[in-house]
Amino acid sequence: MEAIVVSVRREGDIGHARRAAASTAGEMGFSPLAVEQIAVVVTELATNLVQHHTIDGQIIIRMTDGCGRPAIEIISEDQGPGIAALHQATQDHWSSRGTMGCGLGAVQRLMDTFDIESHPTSNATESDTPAFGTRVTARKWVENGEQPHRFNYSANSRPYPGETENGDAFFIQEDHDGVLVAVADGLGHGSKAAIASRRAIETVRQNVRSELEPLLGVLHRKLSGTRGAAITLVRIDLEERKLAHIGIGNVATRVYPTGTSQLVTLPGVVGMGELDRPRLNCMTWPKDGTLIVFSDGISAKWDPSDEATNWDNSVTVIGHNLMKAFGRSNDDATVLVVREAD
Ligand SMILES: [Mn+2]
Repeated sequence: MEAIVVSVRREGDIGHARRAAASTAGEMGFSPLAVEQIAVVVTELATNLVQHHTIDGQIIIRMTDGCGRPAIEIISEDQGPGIAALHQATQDHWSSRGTMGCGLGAVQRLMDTFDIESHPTSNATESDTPAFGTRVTARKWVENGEQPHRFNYSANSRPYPGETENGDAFFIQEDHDGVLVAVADGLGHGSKAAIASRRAIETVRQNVRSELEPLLGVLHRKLSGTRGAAITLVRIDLEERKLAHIGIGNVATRVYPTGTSQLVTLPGVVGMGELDRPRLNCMTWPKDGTLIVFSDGISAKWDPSDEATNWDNSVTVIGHNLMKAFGRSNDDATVLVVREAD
């Protein structure tokens, strides 16, 4: 299926984008409810493009299997004034607790993955102000696809509010015997942090079958010359009902209902200096387990009475709630939530 690109300049284009997304979603086998949710998401994103008077705003709708299973991918992209719009989203409506305005909260809530980033464009103005565009990428997995999936997962990631690039990056890939997830938090924030975390995720992508200990060694070499990153890798093996974990730095992992089982990472920075021999942690993967991996842009001081820690919710709602309730305003923030499908 070819990507559908809808140019969004005026009100009338919003309906065009919405209908294109709904029909693609319908063809892909989404339920009527999910089709409706995808239509809402595209409407919100397209409305943003029109309301912010963006340059060359477009909605891209395509099928992807980037995480090892089919999903619809909705990209909203413009060539500016993205940074202004992002700033507005982050300052005016994106509260210090990480809530996003401009309808982006709905996008996060209704889709399984959400990623927002600003990128430099060639539309430099006479005032020499660098121009930035904004790109929002959101995916939703096909629930009734031909390939039965064994996990449900959600991923939420956003940059330091007002920053142009996301210094965090994540990876999720399901295969026949389990799933591999990774979160990389490039040191600091901004573009240099983004270079480190993107290189980390690209390296994970190229070594998905590797054992976790040697993979961390490969990451350490590949990240030399960058700022380095905090990285956590988790593999769940369904045949052996085992979860393996390894991490360096402040990317935390929790497994519920085991609750207290905090999988410990070693101090250090992947890509910088000498690493202590990293330790592989293993535990039984419970059938009803919920795995949460998050960067330190999410406060770990979870209040058990907060609705965000109601693990009976869907993975999408949990991810959205954790970002909203515990996302820090002074860092890039990423949270992945993974659970075995029924
Ligand atoms: Mn961080």
